[in-house]
Amino acid sequence: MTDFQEETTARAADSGAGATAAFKAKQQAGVADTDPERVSLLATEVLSAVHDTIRKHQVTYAEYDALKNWLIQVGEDGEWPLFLDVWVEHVVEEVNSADRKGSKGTIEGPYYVPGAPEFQGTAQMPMRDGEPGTPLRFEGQVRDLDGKPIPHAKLEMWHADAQGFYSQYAPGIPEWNLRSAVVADEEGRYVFNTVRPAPYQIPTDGACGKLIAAAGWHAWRPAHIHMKASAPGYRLITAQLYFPGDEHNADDVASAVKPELMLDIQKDGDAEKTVYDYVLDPA
Ligand code: MBD
Ligand code: FE
Repeated sequence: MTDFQEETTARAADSGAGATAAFKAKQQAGVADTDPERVSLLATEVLSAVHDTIRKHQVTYAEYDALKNWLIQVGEDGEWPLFLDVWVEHVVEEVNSADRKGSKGTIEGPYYVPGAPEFQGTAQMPMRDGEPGTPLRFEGQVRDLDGKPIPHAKLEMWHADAQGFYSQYAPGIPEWNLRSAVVADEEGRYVFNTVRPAPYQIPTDGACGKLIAAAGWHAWRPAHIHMKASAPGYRLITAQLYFPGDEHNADDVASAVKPELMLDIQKDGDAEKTVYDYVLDPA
């Protein structure tokens, strides 16, 4: 039998090192590909904002050394992906999706892994025997801006388990647990049979957790299901869907909740079901 307790031993180092390695593996572009004038402009303005903050708040050497120490620890804990995706990515997403007319997206976060098991029409999410959590049937349709179904659109889904842990970023969970992809049918319709995830707490033992504790913030994201929806000739949407009533919908540490991303959850006996459609912008 699977020992579900084991997961509670997940540590910052487990998720951080994995997220850093995964990002480095997929990352091709570097500053060498960016126009030097653009690099200079952005670096100069970011540094000016830091200088202004130091002057405005009369930062001491003790505070400067605390910052230096903390930045070193972010790297040692492998938490740069976590830090950036929690506190910076939402503005990058906002800027880059402002011209979309179709469905809203939101941040990707640090735990996406390409290449999950693929299904035709209906996905039976990979899960363990006795996987904890309320069964959830998640179905929908993918359409274009004119309301025409997009045949064979691809949907990907990944989410935390009912204890708030992601496969591949916490020990003791099968590789593709609660990760899969579906090729929609002729009418763009798709189904994922999964379980409801738990809210996610940022590791408290790493550098990001230390910042949260030192600042008196909280470490929680509301429960969420990550998805990507795509089709040839259309712009890919990266989204997260949320559950009504979650206490952290209004104060997500990663600022990634939007009203359009709230699911309508229906009871279905002992299970739950929901319908969520995507409208894709042309590429
Ligand atoms: C997550 O699960 C997540 O989705 C984000 C954005 C940041 C940290 C953990
Ligand atoms: Fe997440």
